[in-house]
Amino acid sequence: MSRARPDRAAIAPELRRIERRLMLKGSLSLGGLSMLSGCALDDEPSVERALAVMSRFTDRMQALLFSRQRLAREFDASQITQPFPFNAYYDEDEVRTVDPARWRLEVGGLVSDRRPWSLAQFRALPQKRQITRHICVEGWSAIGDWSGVPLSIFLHHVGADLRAKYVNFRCFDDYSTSIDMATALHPQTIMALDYGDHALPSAYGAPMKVRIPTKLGYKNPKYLSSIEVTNRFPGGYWEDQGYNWFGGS
Ligand SMILES: Nc1nc2c(c(=O)[nH]1)N[C@H]1C(S)=C(S)[C@@H](COP(=O)(O)O)O[C@H]1N2
Ligand SMILES: [Mo]
Repeated sequence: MSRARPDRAAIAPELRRIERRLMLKGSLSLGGLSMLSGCALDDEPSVERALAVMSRFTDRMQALLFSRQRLAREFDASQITQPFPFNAYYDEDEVRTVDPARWRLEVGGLVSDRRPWSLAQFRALPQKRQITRHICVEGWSAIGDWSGVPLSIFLHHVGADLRAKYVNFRCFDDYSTSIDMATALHPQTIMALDYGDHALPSAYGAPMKVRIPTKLGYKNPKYLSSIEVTNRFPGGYWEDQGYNWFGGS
């Protein structure tokens, strides 16, 4: 038996909602969207495809609006959320740990020096501390106190091609995410080694989490294992399942 084709009536309210949002933004109508995406918008897969095209369009607009100078708000020590929540795509008792003395960060892609980095090398670089708000799309936010090496300093050290489009992060818990170069060079994007006055605990991504306060939680990779500079769109664990790629401000 063949699968029934979803009828237009069933998805009409969703289409109306999207159209209203497009019109409100004064940007595009559904007609325009269907031209942009080459989709007829009369079945579910077409709507999915159109939404994916829209999400990539939104990425480009957000990238244009992103300012390297605009800073995320910073808070006082008294405002830190206690205890800071744990989140991952698995439960806390499944957190993976590594021996910090043996951990190395793999470096790849468009960089002149691909030698892996040890924690001692990161500790030898200038550190920056900042108390910022982490926002998770699952509906919670929390203020935390991270410090570490600004990603821009690291990228300069490895001779990264700063005109490349993306920086891709892989993690040893099989997570991944990626960001645009402007965000990678933003002064508040740090490779965090510490939380408060201590080394990053395993729940928060030991030994290294990239803390990006201009981005949503899922774009802040914990348990970092490799970093790659690339012009090939890298996607990510949640982004490949439909989360907006830019995911920030
Ligand atoms: N390696 C790794 N990084 C990750 C995740 C993950 O599952 N694995 N989850 C992301 C999501 S959705 C959130 S909200 C934050 C949670 O960070 P926290 O545990 O420090 O609160 O980590 C992000 N980075
Ligand atoms: Mo999240």
